[in-house]
Amino acid sequence: MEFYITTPIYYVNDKPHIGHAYTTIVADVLARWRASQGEQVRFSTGVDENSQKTVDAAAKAGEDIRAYTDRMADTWEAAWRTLAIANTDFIRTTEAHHHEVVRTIWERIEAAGDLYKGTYEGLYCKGHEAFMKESDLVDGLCPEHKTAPEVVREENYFFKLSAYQEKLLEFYDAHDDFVMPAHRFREVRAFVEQGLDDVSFSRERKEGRAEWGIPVPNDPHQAIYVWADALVNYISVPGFEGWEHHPADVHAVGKDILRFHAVIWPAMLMSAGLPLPGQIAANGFITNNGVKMSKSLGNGIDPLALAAQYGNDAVRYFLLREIPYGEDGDYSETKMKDRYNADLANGLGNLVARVLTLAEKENGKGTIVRGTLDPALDRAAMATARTVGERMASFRFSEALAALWELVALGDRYVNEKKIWEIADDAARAAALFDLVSLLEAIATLLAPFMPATARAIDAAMLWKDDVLHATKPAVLFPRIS
Ligand code: ME8
Repeated sequence: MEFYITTPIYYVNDKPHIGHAYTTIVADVLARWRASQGEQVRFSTGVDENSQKTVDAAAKAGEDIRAYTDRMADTWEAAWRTLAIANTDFIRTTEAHHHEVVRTIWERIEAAGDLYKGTYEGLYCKGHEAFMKESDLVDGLCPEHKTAPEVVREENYFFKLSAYQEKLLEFYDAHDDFVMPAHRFREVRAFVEQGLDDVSFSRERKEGRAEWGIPVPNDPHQAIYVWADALVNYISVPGFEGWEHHPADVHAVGKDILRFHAVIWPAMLMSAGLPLPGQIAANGFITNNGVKMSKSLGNGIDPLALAAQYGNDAVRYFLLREIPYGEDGDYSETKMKDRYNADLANGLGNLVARVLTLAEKENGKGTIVRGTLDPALDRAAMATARTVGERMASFRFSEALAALWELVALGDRYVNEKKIWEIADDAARAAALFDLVSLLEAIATLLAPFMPATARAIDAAMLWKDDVLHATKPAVLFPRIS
């Protein structure tokens, strides 16, 4: 495996909403892009099960915790199948092999002298699975989860994160694209420059959570903190040797969990004597009509319903084109329909239909043969391929798609200017059509990572037999929506 990309492993107490789908689609596009460049790809996603949230959600559902996690893990995996996500791995943190890797990492960090026992006294937000400061609260509540944090006083193991401040800053200096986009990297650096506190890395196992989580090696009264367990999934997937040989190239995450990935995780790896990942890419947050999506508001947008209505590829297109990567974005039905009608129905779909309707009329005449491409179109297609490549390398998906759509506009102009339907001369008409189908081929190739089914449909409509084109106008790719 040459290229290794991951998504966060999602909590099983909720079903996927459009935000989770967004991060997963980003990873999927990158994975498919790398594969289209000839690389071997490992693309892992999965679920984070050893959380107190799981215990609470199972109890609330009145289900046995194992049965609950099995059912929810299936829900997540099935969602990714329906959305045609091409992950090669799906990890569950209840798997025995993961537990083993987590214990080994714990032991390595302990052997490095980076774990010590202390008393934790403070506030814990179950929603975040993280400790909070008094200053984080609004009216005594976690501003995100609107719940009062638990007051916790217990013996915990602490990870000496404070000892890694200098090493992290040195690492950041040497890897100036470690966190993408750049403004997020500046936030991470500023946070680390302020100085780092040690982090509590275990919780007492007591009633209500006694059977859950991964026990601390040699101290079964403590469970390993769920984040110290969850992050290690990235190693469990390829195994130790796999990670040592080739750590993840990209961890695709949301901005909410960037510090865990860009600060705690590299420090854990340094402590354990393991190589660090290549990049952490953090997307912004999607709102629903300007409102934050939350379980309590019940306003999470279901990606499966959206895909059933507009098609998988249209959802992918919307998310990647509408939201500049790294920034927050908003979903609304109006925005979705506007993009769909303007860019897909009238844009790409219309060009494909125009060209292939004209090309289909030539079937049986044997006139469209492979020839020499119009140099201007050829140059434009090559320049676009370069531009798309550059923008993909810097996670600028929206701009990559914009460049691709300039090629669509070029095709439209070409059809209008040539007025192919008025060309009486067979050879001249065929040459113009050859230019256009070649342009469609170029578009389909670059489009494939973003909109795989659409690219396949375009390709399947153009069959070359002995260098003669047999074109079939495909069914309308994107019927207009009112
Ligand atoms: O944090 N907009 O899991 P999680 C964009 N288990 N992305 C969003 C989003 C939104 N509104 N809401 C969620 C966890 N996401 C941990 C991860 S990894 C070792 C452990 C996406 O189920 C985004 O990628 O809460 C965010 O980081 C992730 O879902 C959080 O998923």
